[in-house]
Amino acid sequence: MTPQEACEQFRFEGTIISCDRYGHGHINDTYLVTCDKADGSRIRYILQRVHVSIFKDPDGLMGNVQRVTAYLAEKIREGGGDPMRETMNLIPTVSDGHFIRETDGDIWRAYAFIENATCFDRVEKAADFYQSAYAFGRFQYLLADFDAASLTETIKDFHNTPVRFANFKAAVEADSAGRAASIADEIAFCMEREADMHIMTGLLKDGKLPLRVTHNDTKLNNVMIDDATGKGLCVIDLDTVMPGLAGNDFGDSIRFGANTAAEDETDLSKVSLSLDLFETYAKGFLAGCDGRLTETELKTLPMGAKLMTLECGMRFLTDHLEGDVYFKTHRPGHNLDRARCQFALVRDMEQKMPEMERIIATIAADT
Ligand code: ADP
Ligand code: GN1
Ligand code: MG
Repeated sequence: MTPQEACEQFRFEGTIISCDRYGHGHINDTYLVTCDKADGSRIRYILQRVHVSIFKDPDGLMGNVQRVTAYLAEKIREGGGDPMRETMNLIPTVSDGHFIRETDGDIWRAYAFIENATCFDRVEKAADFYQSAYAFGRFQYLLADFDAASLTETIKDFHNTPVRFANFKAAVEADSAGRAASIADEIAFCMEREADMHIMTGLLKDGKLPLRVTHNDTKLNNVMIDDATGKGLCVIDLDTVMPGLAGNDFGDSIRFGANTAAEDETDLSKVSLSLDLFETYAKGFLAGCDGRLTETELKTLPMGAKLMTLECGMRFLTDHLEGDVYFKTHRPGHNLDRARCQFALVRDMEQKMPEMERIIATIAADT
């Protein structure tokens, strides 16, 4: 199905005048749909094709999105906010569903476009990073009483780092794209850290970390910042909202936003952890969570940053080994570049672990 054909299946207002590829996500095929209304004004929508090769239970996935957005809308309304801008709004299909399904299985869904707000691919101002942190912390806070057990696990073992490690070792073993011999250093980097992989999942298993409703994909470009107020406006990309660990939500944001280089930087001398940005994010996230994090959760935030970076690097490397079948790539070797960049950041985080711990302890003591 073409995106134009998919458009006809949604209750968009007015006449569709364009439908173009949009955004820099690595997973969904995202389009910006522009419509002209009868009164001469314009209205825009986000249309997405979601791949069932990645999200294997589309009904479960869209059920999560529908229920989480309805719950957030209610909370935002109660708090005097604007649910049309502060949470995602699904557009109904012509047959009043939340999505349509192609014969080959992929699904299409549409959201209201959030106008006058920006998604950043890198931190341009520390204040934006603080606001993104506050928004992700607040997201978790607002969902604190949501029935976690009712959520579908949209990607099984998404942040189960030991399982990701096992998958990585299987990919090395299978070597389906014939690339393992050329990346011996990167493979060794992961193997040397086998013991680390179990730290967060071990604490969860032992009942020392609580399972919460978390976002699980807290990259800077998954939150919108209001152009007028500069405030964190809306958390987007809700496909991986499911039970998880607060430290992983914290950690993935640090991996992406507190890196002094881009996620796919090839000049590794530019890659490092900015402790200033780490501190900025920690302040915003703790403020957004509003005192809800336990002592153990607070203590493990720096480890969450390291393990999310290690896990993500390992996922990029696994995809490289499997022939680039999961993440969207834009050049040959793109996943390998991304993996190398993550590993350089892990090395720097290992050096800076005591400083990260000190920063968290100081902020926690002040709040
Ligand atoms: P992916 O899973 O591929 O990352 P996202 O849901 O994050 O897909 O969407 C990709 C990009 O599309 C986002 O980074 C953002 O720039 C843009 N986007 C998504 N939803 C909206 C929305 N409701 N309003 C404005 N922009 C959006
Ligand atoms: C993907 O969908 P997007 O681009 O926001 C991925 C994340 C990775 C991230 C790395 C569903 O996020 O887990 O951390 O790429 N999302 C999924 O940039 O796998
Ligand atoms: Mg995204």
